[in-house]
Amino acid sequence: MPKSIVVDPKEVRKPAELDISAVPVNQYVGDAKREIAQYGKERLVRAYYDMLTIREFETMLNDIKTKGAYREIEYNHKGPAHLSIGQESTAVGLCMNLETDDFIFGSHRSHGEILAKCYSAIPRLKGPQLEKVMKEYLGGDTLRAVENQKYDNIADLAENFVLYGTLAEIFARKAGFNRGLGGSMHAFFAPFGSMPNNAIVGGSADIALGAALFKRINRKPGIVVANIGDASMGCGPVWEAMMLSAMDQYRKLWDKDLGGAPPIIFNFINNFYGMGGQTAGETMGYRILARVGAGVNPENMHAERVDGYNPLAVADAIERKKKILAEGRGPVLLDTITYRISGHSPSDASSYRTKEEIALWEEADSVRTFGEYLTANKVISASEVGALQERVISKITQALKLAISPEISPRINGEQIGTVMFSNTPTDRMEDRKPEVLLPLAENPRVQQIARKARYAFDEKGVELPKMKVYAYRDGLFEAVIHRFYEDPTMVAYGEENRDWGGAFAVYRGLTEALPYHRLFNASISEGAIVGSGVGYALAGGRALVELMYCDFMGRAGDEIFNQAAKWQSMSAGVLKMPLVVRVSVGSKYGAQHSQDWSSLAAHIPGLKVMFPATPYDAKGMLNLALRGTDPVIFFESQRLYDIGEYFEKGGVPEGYYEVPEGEPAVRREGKDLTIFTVGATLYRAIEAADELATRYGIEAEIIDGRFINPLNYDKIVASVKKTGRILLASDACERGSFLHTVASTVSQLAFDYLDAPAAVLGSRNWITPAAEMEDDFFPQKDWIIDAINERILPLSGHTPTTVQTGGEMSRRARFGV
Ligand SMILES: Cc1ncc(C[n+]2csc(CCOP(=O)(O)OP(=O)(O)O)c2C)c(N)n1
Ligand SMILES: [Mg+2]
Repeated sequence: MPKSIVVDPKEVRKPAELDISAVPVNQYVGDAKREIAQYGKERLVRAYYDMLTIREFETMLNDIKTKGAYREIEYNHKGPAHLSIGQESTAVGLCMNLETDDFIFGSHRSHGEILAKCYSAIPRLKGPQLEKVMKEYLGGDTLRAVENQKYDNIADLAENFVLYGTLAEIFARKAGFNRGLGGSMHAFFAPFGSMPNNAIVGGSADIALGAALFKRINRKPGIVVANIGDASMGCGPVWEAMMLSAMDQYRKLWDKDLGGAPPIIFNFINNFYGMGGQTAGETMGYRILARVGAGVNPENMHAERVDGYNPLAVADAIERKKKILAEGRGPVLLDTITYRISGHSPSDASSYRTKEEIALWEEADSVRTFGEYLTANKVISASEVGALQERVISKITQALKLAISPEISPRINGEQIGTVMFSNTPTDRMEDRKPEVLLPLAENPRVQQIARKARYAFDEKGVELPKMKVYAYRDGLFEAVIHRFYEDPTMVAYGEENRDWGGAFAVYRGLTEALPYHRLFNASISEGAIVGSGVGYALAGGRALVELMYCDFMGRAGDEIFNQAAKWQSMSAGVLKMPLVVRVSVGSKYGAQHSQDWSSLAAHIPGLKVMFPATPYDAKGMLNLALRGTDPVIFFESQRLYDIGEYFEKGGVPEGYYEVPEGEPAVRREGKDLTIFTVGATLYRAIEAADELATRYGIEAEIIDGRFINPLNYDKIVASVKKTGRILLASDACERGSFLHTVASTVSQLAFDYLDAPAAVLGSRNWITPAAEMEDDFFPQKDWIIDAINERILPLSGHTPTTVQTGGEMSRRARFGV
């Protein structure tokens, strides 16, 4: 049933003025008496201790990077270190009022936030809980490295564990929090709520939103903070994340009992600089970053500028904003001002700012001034300050010694990286509870309609049935999707026009009736944030199916597909799983920006599973496989195929659940003279070509459908080539850089002795995709296949080519780049 939010011309055409309410700037007023009463002396001292720890940790790294030694302990750290000296109060203030199940995601400059969040979690957890976390994490490897050192109690041991786990990660050691596969810019420790930190500027905005959606949709406690820099306000995905986080539907259309908008704070850690570009006055026009909130929703995103040089101002803001989020009135934007006294990285000569400016901030140094505030108000004595400093230095020295010891902290063998690229843990449901649905599956009108269709394209006499009566490729996709919705309570699907519209190309028709809003919803037109939030949703523990309508729109979600979905499982050393399926539809008839096949781009990126079914049987069986997996899948479909019936499986598409075995290509037709390998919709043109080869030239072609791009088992292809001695590969992807070249070269190396001719690759022309009327000049056609075989593989007696597929033409095209 369509939603009924009437857009009334009388209303929307009325003259009026927009009323934008004031945005608070640095409104916090300190009051020691109140603050001591509120937090108690112990928590205030802890906050100071945490700040000292971050300062010393970063100082140690700075010394290591710039002098090759810290307190005479020598070490050469090859990797990066983006330090946050100056920003300690921001990190600690942020975490003072966060609970363990509140998540923070961050940026390349997050050592301080990792330490602050983990240190704030330690006193919140009981001894046995801490012990359990440490014993279980990475099979106890991190704990083993520190447990033989002296400690006072479990909390003390946990601090050593956090310092070591973070530092060992920075130094790429096996017992680091992510076995050294994340490193300085990506380190995190999820059990204490420190979630992935991102080396892509602004990258955490949409991922954090996905985690907040996970919390809201699955009724989990806690909020999510996206810590991103001031310069990231220039990043498209950050804006997209803010738009997606502020959609009206959370409060207008979603079930009230869910609690409203996703609980997210976009916390801009505003140090007034990117690397060398100054956001205040040079690279931005907002003047005061908090202003941006006013552009997003009527509540200004509850935006505020907060004095990040005072940890208590930050803690106060977080506490107030948590209440707003708990009431479902998010999102929130914080402009938390601070200053990076250290350079962007240790090699930074600070040529973009004056010494005087740095001195001004050093004068106001937050660590020192907070210490002075505590001593002035008798929360701590000068001698206690000295003792705390000594304790911090001794712990960091110990962590350093342990982290650089080759015996205690070896590196993993590089080969082991291959074992964490994918999780490969098929899982029916990510959580065990009843999925929320609106009607029994059997009562679904689309299910009932499909039940009346023939599941094989031909009748008993071999006559093709009318399209309307045949179970189509899109029905296969629908069956897989609805099945998983009724199995996995965490499963959500979203994207543009996913709900009442029926999804792109009507694949989701019938889902709107079946699912509440929070499981199937329309997203803002924010491809980056659609995929990025899917990444966050998946790594937080749910299963997400997101959709990009046209393959060409992958460009808009490039970072989220290529850097985020693809890399987090391995960068976390398998700590995270990524049950995320991204559906992309390869277009046709819509010209250059809607009709390109980019499967080869996805094939190139390590960490992605890439699938491209060409039949209804595979559409269902492969999407079933993808949706039970825990790995990121880029699932290509073709708009040429949505209507097509099942031509190959004589038994038709099974009604029950089944999966296509991962990585196995399908032999669609057997033959002895030549192998034709296809990916996607080209299969059907290859069939036409094979028919003609048989009838006109007496050649039996074996056709293999390369439905899996990654992973891919070459056995069947090699066996086929050993039999036929010849192979032509064809797909709709542009020829240059096509994945087919990888297959051709691999087969050539695996079966060289059996080949009678070089493997021939036929792709689309290296042009823009032209108008529908000219498409046959662009995509490989039956005649191209036959002509290419004739020219490059096996001369066909009596054949007159109608297209030019010669080697000379290949060279000419390459020379002109077309
Ligand atoms: C997408 C992207 N573009 C550029 C960079 C290179 N880079 C690293 S940090 C940085 C500046 C980021 O500034 P800001 O977001 O304010 O964070 P800060 O470094 O100040 O903490 C740049 C340009 C990057 N890592 N990612
Ligand atoms: Mg900055």
